[in-house]
Amino acid sequence: MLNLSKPSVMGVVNLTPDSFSDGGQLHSDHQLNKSKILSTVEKMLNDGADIIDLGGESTRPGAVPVSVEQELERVIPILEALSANFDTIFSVDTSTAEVMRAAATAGAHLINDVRALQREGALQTAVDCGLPVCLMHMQKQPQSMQNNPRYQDVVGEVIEFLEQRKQQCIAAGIRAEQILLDPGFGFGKTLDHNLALFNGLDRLAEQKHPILVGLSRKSMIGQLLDAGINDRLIGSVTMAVLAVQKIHRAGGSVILRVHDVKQTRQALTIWQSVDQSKDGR
Ligand code: 8Y4
Repeated sequence: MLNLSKPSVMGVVNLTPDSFSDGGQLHSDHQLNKSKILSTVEKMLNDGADIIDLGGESTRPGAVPVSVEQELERVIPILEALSANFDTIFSVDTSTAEVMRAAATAGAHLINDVRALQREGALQTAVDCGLPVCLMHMQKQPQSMQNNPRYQDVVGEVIEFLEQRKQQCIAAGIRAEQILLDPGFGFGKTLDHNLALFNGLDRLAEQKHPILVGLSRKSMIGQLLDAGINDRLIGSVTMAVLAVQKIHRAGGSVILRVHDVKQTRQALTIWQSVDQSKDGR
């Protein structure tokens, strides 16, 4: 399916009209533009994406909650069109059981759930679908997560949560090899929490599960650089490479969730050449 012996790139395709990462570029008159999405995905694949992540719910702080019907309407027709046209791995960013079930039928290969299958029916649905899952850590809910996040030991607590959710998934019938873990950068974390978590990526890698890392264009980069949403490319790519290096040195495998596939892939090509040269290969 996916060669995890080298870092993988997951390209983000936002199907939410209020998404501020693509500025709603995939939308016209509040309608999803199918041909624009198809060409965006085609470009991401040509640029070196291994996985395409489709999401119909905005999880940014203060975003309007989406109904199940709306999420289905945004994601499923697009996923059907994409899987008919491209032979790649599709991930669906959802916490909703109905969307997971429909997405599995429409050709999804991975469930990416920022709520780590904690919603009603989500865990059982993931088991029934038989798909791999990404379990992400989030403190509280998107609406409230950024108001005064607190931890005694952010790395320990995030690892503890992921370990516990992983055990619940295994108990429910998901195989260990089908589980990816994600510390959830920016989800109920201050800048200091995010930096501590970044430094704890090696400890997360000790769990022996592939690690999904989503740093692309996030506010921690904006805070570090005092840079707006359209000025975070270098910061995002820099953090991506540092994350890859850290996880790789700890013996883990990594998937980078990014908006800028081409630039991330270029940075990884450089990193890989340097890394391979050190063992005389
Ligand atoms: C600019 C652009 C600023 C995007 C912020 C954002 C993750 C994720 C998201 C993640 C996994 C986002 C769905 C937030 N982040 N899934 N999803 N891991 N597994 N914000 O880090 O990209 S959405």
